[in-house]
Amino acid sequence: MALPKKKIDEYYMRGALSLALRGTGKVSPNPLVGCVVVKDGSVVSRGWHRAFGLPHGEAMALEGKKDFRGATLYVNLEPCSHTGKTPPCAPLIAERGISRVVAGMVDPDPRVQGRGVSLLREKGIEVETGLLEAECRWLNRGFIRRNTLGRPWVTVKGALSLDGGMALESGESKWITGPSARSLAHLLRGESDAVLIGTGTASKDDPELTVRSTWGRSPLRALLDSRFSLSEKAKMYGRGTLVVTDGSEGEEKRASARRAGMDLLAAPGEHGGLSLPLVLSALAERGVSTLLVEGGPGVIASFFREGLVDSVSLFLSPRIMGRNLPFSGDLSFSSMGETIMLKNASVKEVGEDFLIEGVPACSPAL
Ligand code: AOF
Ligand code: ZN
Repeated sequence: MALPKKKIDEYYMRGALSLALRGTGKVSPNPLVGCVVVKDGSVVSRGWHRAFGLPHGEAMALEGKKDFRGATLYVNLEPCSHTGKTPPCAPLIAERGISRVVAGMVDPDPRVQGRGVSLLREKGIEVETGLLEAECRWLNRGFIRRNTLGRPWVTVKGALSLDGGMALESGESKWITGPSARSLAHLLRGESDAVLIGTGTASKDDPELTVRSTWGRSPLRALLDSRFSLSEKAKMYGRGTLVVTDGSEGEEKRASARRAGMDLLAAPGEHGGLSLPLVLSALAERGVSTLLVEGGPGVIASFFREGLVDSVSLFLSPRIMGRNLPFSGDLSFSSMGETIMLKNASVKEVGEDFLIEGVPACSPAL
């Protein structure tokens, strides 16, 4: 018995989604895009966006001299209609004789936003959008956040003991989780466009915040440091670091930071603090679609307090630490109704530890 058409379409769209994943960590700030071309019931070509600046997924699939007339093209994102770094994909799809396009979602990029679909239809091509839309939107959640809300997708990451500790009272936190969890954490870093910490973590741990134990490029390092107290000897001091201050540091400090290749941002907020919305929009302007917040408790609490957390990735060690420094600072909740509940929470075993992930109920719909 033949499969229903929708099942067949879903099968090929899943293929496009998994091809798209091959660009992870390499295409940002552009989207992850995969494409499968099917003719007479067989896959005749595949493509994906390999790296920023390279051809789009559809263009890669349509390279060469094959006869694509009458074929169906599956792609997780609407084909583009604009000329950017590369020529637009929608006219190319029409030129190559594709007769049907199945796209997972409409492109939120203001240069496209439905124009690709209209252009294809004007050329007489049958177009369907919204197949496996939730999966397609999740894949490009950072790209969507940046294009629709002007801020990155924010993930809070932590490594905790079973009783919720991020460090002993002495400050010791190396290492709560085992080597497998730590290398997976580096992988999360490699998939993020930027990593953010506060000045407490910077002075206590002197982290490098690079991707070391695994594959991946190192993300931009962002430091919330209102008084600019980062030592010039710190591992983070230098190129690839954005320091966010309240703007009160002297010109001398600014000049030497710039000489060291650092990027500076003044984002003063209320009560002498920093404004997280300003920080996030400045990161989005720098092309950051995904941000990993790595602590400590003060920074994590402020992201939760302002409802700016889109997902949580907590590594949980089966270890009891007793009196400890908690993962998040005080959130002043007085009833269970106010606490932050994760939707669709999942658990994975990672070596001797567990990774719990979920999306806070307050995160805006994708
Ligand atoms: C990609 N890869 O496979 C597809 C994209 O800066 P440009 O010229 O590369 O254009 C980027 C825009 O093109 C992007 O925001 C999205 O709207 C559209 N589609 N982009 O990088 C792809 N299909
Ligand atoms: Zn394109």
